[in-house]
Amino acid sequence: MDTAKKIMVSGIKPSGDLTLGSYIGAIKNWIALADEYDCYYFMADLHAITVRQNPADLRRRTTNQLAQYVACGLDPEKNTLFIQSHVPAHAEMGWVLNCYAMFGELSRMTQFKDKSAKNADNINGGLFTYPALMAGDILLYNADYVPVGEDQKQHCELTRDIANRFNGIYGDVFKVPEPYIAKVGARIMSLADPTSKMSKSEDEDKGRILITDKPEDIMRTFKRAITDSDTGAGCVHYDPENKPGVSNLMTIYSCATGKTFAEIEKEFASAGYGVFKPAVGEAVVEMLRPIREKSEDLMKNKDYLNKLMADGAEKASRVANRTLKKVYKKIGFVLPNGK
Ligand code: ATP
Ligand code: LTN
Repeated sequence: MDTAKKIMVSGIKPSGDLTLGSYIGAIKNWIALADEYDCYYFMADLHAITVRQNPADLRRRTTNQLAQYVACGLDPEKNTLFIQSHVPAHAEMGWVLNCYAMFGELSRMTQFKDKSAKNADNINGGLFTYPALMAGDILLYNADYVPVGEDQKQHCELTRDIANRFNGIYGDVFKVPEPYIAKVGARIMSLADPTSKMSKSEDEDKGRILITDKPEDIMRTFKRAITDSDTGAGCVHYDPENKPGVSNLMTIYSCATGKTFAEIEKEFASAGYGVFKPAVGEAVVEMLRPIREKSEDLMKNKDYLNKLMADGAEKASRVANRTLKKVYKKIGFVLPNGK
């Protein structure tokens, strides 16, 4: 391992199939940074069960997600890819950090409030203490940066607070990480409701694109995307406040093609939405096509995926166990055999 490299850590819950939102907001940045950083990316299955999951679906999606990470371009030789529950240090560190996360700060988490509102019959303890588990995920690997979408910024800030609190008591144990949030694409909105985030566990399928969707389904969803009542020249214009639907489509188009907003406005200066929406759809189809094809191929090779999981867990455990041991010593736990 090249110790001079900065460290990146991030995870995605296998609570649904990956969306265009998680691809643009998170994974695309992971790939861009894979050569420069020492990266740890995992399937956050421990986090996924804070919302009730069907066991067969959870199992299928967790393996699918690993195949999709690789298909998106994450080289398992260069990045440590693993399943969170395969590294027990996550659960152990999560418990410890629960004791350094305050009730008041956990109560203020927007994701907790949102998920509690959506799952009123299952506001469980795990949903509430979720950010302490997430802090553990990050701090175990001495992360410098946490590449995530905008919605996870608050959890990253809480991780910093927990790390600083712990360091304040025990000395410099944890590296204090920073969120790494892209300037464009950190919050992709639903195509059916541009005021709400595109999310994989939302039931509605009109506003959500999965990275494994077939081209015809992607095109249909884009053609139906909600925009506004402007027509004709100049209607393709970036203005998130007054034109949220169009601005969201421009963001997606920009991430798929690398074009700036000014270039997009120029390209569609005389076009209406009837031209613009299918153009965005086509750009997304082309961006996702190789990923879908490669992940379908990889899913056929279960032995390869099992080997990846085992190798990833072993590599991750080595680093995670070292940090956990250091923490156990600092807080005064007696280590087995005094070691
Ligand atoms: P769920 O609906 O189960 O809460 P989700 O679709 O919101 O899941 P996560 O697993 O929470 O997705 O997120 C994975 C990563 O992708 C996180 O870094 C998150 O910030 C990012 N992300 C998720 N949705 C979007 C989005 N719509 N726009 C940008 N980034 C996103
Ligand atoms: N909380 C994140 C998923 C997640 C994560 C992490 C992200 C769990 N552990 C560690 C970055 C680092 C979410 O809901 N998207």
